[in-house]
Amino acid sequence: MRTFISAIALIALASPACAHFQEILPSEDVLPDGGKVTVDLIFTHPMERGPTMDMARPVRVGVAREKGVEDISGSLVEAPVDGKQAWRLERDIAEPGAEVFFVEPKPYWEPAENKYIVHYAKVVVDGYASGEGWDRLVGLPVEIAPLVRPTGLWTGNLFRAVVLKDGQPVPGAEIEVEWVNDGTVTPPNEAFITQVIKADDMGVFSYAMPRAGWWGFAALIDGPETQSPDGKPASTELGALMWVKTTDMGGAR
Ligand SMILES: [Cu+2]
Repeated sequence: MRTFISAIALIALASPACAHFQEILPSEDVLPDGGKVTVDLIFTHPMERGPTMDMARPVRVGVAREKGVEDISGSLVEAPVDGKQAWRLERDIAEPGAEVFFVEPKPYWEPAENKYIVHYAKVVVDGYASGEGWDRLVGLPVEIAPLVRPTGLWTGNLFRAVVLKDGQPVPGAEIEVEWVNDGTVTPPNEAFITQVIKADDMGVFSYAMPRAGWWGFAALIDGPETQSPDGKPASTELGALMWVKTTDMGGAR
């Protein structure tokens, strides 16, 4: 009985900390000579390397460039991960400048938390290492505005950004941070899986990234009250996600 109760308590404690992340990860953050980039879209737990959730066909996938926002949903192909639905696209970067890839996923129903999750995620790919246009906003309902160029970052760099909702800063926003684990790190305990930050009064947060690879920043914002699939009251979690890559100074890639 005691084991049973503590198991229940553990599940109750563990579920709020269970951080789903909408990944949108390109094959590279900078394409010095332009060319093809592959972008993978997976709904998962990056630090724990799963479990992966089924990701329905997104409402919209696009790229924000100097010329405006282009819908590239048509180039999505299914690319399942661990038997779960996930997506991939390829794009040719033909001109210098930042291409801000973004996804608006279909709302994901999470019964364990009685809410829909909608993680608007984005990532910047810099064509021809231009250093231009990296602070362009897509104009998503919730969005992270970088205060640091999000490409060509060294391991250990400080990432700073503003959390926006409807274009306005969100004071005190909560941001979850995870590293896309390549299997080389075993977190010592639950507390290390997801790092948590609160934005200041201006909606600004910062985080120093201690390891090479992809880092996901997920600002979580309460969305509208809604109904569960069986018609009961439920809530919506809006996520503003941004992915950035760090590279070791050692010279190895
Ligand atoms: Cu989760």
